[in-house]
Amino acid sequence: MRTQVAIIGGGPSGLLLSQLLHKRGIDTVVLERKTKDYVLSRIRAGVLEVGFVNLMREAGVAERMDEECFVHDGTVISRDNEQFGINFKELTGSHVVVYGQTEVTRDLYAAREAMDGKIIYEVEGVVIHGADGDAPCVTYEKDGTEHRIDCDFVAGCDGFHGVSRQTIPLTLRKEYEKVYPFGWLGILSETPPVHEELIYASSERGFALCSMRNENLSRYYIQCSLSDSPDDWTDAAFWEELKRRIPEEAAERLVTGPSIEKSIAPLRSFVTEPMRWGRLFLCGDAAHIVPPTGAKGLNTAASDIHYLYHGLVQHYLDKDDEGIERYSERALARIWKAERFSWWMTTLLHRFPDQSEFDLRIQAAEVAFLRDNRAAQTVLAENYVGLPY
Ligand code: RFL
Ligand code: PHB
Repeated sequence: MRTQVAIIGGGPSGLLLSQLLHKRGIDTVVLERKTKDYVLSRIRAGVLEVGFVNLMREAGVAERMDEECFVHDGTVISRDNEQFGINFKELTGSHVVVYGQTEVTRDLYAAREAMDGKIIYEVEGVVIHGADGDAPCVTYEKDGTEHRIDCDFVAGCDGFHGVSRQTIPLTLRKEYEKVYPFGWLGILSETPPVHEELIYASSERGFALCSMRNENLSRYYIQCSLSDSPDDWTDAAFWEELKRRIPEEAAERLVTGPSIEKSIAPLRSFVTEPMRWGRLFLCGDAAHIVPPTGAKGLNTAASDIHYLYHGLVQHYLDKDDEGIERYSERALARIWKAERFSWWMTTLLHRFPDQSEFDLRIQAAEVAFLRDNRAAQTVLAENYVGLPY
């Protein structure tokens, strides 16, 4: 088989790239290790920047999103029982939208299928060959048979545990990592959200987040120990702990119910450099991870796709390689700012096991400064709604 761009990974990054390139007449094949149902069962991001929404529009897949998403003009921050709002609209003129990653992925699959896009599921043993030469190819196994795809370029959109990053020789790549000493226990429940905006809550018992998917689907998280397992937490214990971490008036209004999903995610900051090796480009979680506190994971994947998509269009349509030559540099410049913001939000709002009394006072002072200072709020708001591409 031959294609122009072989895409490893059928998560949101790979599907969005495939759909955008298709619209410009560039042929792709997507190789996905799992089934479509499995990919759609992963409950992940919920907050999208306007830049992401615009890319979905450019890809012609924003119709349902534009109808069903919720526009959020601000968010609530609390520390112990005190809360205040950050008004994105007033501070930046912009907003974010709430529309789940599951729905984004569902819309992208539907669009690819409607256009007869080539997505090959349940592939095994993907190997990228000759990425540093002129004629790369990808081999894989499907149903016990080996296959080969010859291509011009390979997009590594295969997430943190994929093979694409590992294809770049260790002598040529440098990895930067910070692992946090806690995780997030998240649940999804068919209950109305406790508040119309998200509540980011810092308390002496640890961090909590009240988020949502729609008017009858809520997503809540609490900071937990890395040694916890979701089975250690009954629904009742989860709700009890959440109520103790959010402001009292919110706890009183909270509607609880059975969880329909419960999982723990460890928190990590990670960046690999460079994001390009010859004709191989890394995108999204394959190249970088942020802790979810700033809601930046999926949004940074989208900015990578923006840069790579434009670089490939420039290559094929304008016969100009400037965009692909500068892909890594452009993507990383924006990634590091999102890494900084996500690290800062995490540090501001979580309890760390080694925090001293002094550290706690500094943290409280920083939250108070944010509450009282418009410039500080503007810095948060500009980063949260998304820096320009
Ligand atoms: P994905 O979504 O991991 O998709 C990669 C795809 O590649 C496939 N794959 C392979 N296919 C073929 N061959 C191989 N060798 C392969 N290896 C892997 C995988 O099966 C998968 O389908 O990466 P992508 O597309 O870059 O998208 C990134 C986002 O998924 C990610 O950044 C966010 O979900 C991160 N994230 C969150 N981001 C936010 O902005 N807000 C959130 O609230 C938020 N919550 C989360 C999250 C990530 C989580 N993870 C990773 C556990 C919550 C969780 C629990
Ligand atoms: C979510 O709704 O899953 C969500 C929202 C905001 C975050 C992280 C997760 O910062």
